[in-house]
Amino acid sequence: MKVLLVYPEFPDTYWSFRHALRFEGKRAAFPPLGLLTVSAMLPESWERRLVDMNVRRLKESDIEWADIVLASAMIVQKDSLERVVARCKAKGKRVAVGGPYVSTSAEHLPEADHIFVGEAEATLPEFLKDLERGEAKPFYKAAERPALHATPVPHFRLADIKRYSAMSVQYSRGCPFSCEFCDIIEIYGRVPRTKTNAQVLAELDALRATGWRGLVFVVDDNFIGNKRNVRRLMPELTEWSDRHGRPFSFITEASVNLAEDDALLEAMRRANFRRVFLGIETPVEESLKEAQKGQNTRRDLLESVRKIQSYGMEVMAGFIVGFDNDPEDIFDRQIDFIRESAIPLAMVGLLTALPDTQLWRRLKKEGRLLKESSGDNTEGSLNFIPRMETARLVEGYKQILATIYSPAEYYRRALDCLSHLTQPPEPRSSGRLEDAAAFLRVVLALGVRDGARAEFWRYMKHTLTSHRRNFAHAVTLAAMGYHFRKLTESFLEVPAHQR
Ligand code: B12
Ligand code: SF4
Repeated sequence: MKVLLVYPEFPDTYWSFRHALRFEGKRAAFPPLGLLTVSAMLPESWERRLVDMNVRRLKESDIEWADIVLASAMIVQKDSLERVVARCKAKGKRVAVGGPYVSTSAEHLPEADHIFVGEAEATLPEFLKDLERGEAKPFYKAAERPALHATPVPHFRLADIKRYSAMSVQYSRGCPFSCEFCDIIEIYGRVPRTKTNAQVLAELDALRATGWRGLVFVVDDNFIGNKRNVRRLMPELTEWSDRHGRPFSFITEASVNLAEDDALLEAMRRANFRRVFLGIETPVEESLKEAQKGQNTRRDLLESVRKIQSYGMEVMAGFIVGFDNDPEDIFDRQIDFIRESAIPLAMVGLLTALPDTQLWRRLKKEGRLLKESSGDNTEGSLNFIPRMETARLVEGYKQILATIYSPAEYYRRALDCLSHLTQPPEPRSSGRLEDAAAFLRVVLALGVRDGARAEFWRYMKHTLTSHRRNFAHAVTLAAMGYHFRKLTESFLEVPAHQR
């Protein structure tokens, strides 16, 4: 059997990092770990080919080569997924689809031959048996959320690693909290399931064997969902890192209660964690209560961010406007919080009702749902009737984006952030020559052509005088800021439905 694994295209969003990646000469931020994992569950004798359409075109010859096509997608990739399915079906290929979009919206994919709802560990073995018998069914639904002990080492070797700016591994799935808008807990459950330490180290060995050096995203829904197990992992991870000359630095996602655990923060620092993405959502207590985000109301959020930063880790965070309890001054309060917390990469979105979430069910009951979500909460359109007047909410949202990504504000936050980064420079996937070329591209775009070049050079001057050892990261932050600003500009110019 020849299997073609296809990852559809992402639209151009904040999370695509497109304007920043091109400086580095990269095509996408991360490889599609779901498909790399699925590949490792297929029979060894099958021939495999991965086409991540975010790094290369899906050619007709790829489709012709295949006996079966397996595709995976998030909601934002649905249009591209539909085109992939249509192209493969037109060539008479057997097509199977899975992943978060399919798991939450299976009814929208009638053209595919096989639809998989849930995690492949709990569906693929049955499908493979059925296929062998010539009795493969159109629909497979995981009966349970499988333990991760059986999850194989993903086939990292299938990814063209030079085209990505970071690699990813997964330690756990699920999150113990119950935020109303969250689809993670619906897809992956509220009982965090972890891999064993040996599995994690085997994955890192495999990643290292590909030649990768540099940033690794631990793509957990909440890395500290099972704190007891994470505490046990950290010393082994540190020992592994030290033994191999610290080839990777890590970034992950965690809930804000990480801030209350100094021992864990210290262990993460030792294991070379450099960045943590937090779901802060809002500084407004009533809105947090409405979102059932009790873990954020029980502590001073600004203090929590500062605590994590004090361990030399950069904090990135998600923010949301559009809660029923948002006060009139919510926009200024979000801006103030982001400014004070020194979070350069602040991802601000409009509240979105994702399919089958608690929020979706409540709004449906209240008759406030308008349409399916596009899956991108930063595109500036609402799929429900908010309490605040829609026009005011969207205007306020734009005002936040225009402010926080304006050059002066962004560079200020980046400098504040750099002052917390006390760890030694990170391992890099690129060589000196590539770094120099990337820097020249940044200088040309931000320091010569850009209208905000004066701010850029002021930022560079401060970096060289006060944060010289973090110079490479300072350049990356500048490039990211440029990406956010460019997207914001296009967003402010053109309404969502015309983009
Ligand atoms: C890493 C990540 C990213 C990376 C992309 C990495 C990549 N190339 O895939 C980045 C940071 C770029 C990203 C961006 C976004 N992301 Co994201 N991301 C994740 C995250 C944290 C991990 C993904 C991952 O690698 N998982 C590990 C693999 C092993 O799990 P998996 O993909 O689910 O695969 C398993 C099963 O689904 C199944 N499966 C998957 N595919 C297939 C295919 C077949 C044929 C079969 C049988 C089975 C199968 O089997 C696999 C093994 O069990 C997930 C959360 C999560 N827990 O997955 C969110 C998640 C996928 N992202 C999400 C969202 C919303 C986004 C954004 C839209 C955010 C935004 N507002 O802009 C953007 C979109 C990107 C863009 N440019 O527009 C949502 C998707 C929701 C949905 N229902 O579609 C998730 C689930 C998080 C959430 N809060 O809900 N993301
Ligand atoms: S903490 Fe994050 S992953 Fe966990 S339920 Fe809340 S939003 Fe979802």
